[in-house]
Amino acid sequence: MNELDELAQCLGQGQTKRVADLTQQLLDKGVGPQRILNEGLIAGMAVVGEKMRSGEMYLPEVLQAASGMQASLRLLKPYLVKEGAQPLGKILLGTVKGDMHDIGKNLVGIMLQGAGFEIVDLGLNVPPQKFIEAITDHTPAIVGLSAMLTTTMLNMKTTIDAIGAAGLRSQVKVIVGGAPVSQKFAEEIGADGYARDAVLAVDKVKQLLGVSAQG
Ligand code: B12
Repeated sequence: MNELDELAQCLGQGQTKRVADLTQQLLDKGVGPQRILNEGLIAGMAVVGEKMRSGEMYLPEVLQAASGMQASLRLLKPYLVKEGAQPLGKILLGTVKGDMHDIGKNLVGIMLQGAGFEIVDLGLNVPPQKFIEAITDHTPAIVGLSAMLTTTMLNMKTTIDAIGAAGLRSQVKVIVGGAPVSQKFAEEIGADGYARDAVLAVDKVKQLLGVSAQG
């Protein structure tokens, strides 16, 4: 088995320490961080998702897998982020109220930071009022909302509506993402953009802010 497959497998088995060690080994060998992410971590997490759906894996095991992913992402982050560049704009990120998934949102933050944006991360389970206060405090150009559940994705609309009711909607663009979210849903709830993954999220943000693709 190659080391990327082993990484994916160890992630699914909840071997946090081994996941971190393998990540470091792969980095030391010069394997690209994007490959480690896609062929190791995201591939491993997809299997975890399938096993969760089929009832083969339970919550504590999924949490353990998530902690491995977070440990590995901490090691990958310096390689994915360009240090010292002048920020291209400020982005406010958060997972909406009721939703405890933050890995995807964190990854979007890392990739945006890597592309030169400044990130203000409100964390997970963020109520609309907290987004409103943060827009007032930080004046971001873009607000990114994440949701991973078909139930909590509805809170994206609640959040966008609350931003509108607070009179702040014209100051920010809103992008949405997360496994159950689609372009169609984004349009229905009045978001300005949607992206399927963290790489496309960078393209979408650049497009919305009129920053060149190379920039
Ligand atoms: C890890 C995990 C958990 C962990 C989360 C830990 C953490 N710190 O995040 C824990 C154990 C807490 C958890 C709990 C639950 N989970 Co869960 N979980 C997952 C799992 C396996 C992986 C998610 C993940 O991290 N993927 C990896 C990342 C990199 O991908 P991603 O999140 O999709 O993010 C990418 C894109 O979506 C996008 N993106 C994400 N956010 C944003 C934001 C913006 C602005 C943009 C542009 C893009 C973007 O870019 C990201 C990077 O490329 C998924 C299965 C799956 N296949 O998604 C289930 C899954 C999401 N969970 C599910 C369920 C049912 C639950 C629980 C309800 C289980 C329960 N019985 O209690 C609880 C809910 C808790 C809550 N209130 O939120 C279901 C959801 C079903 C549904 N359609 O609603 C899934 C799909 C599993 C399944 N197949 O049944 N879960």
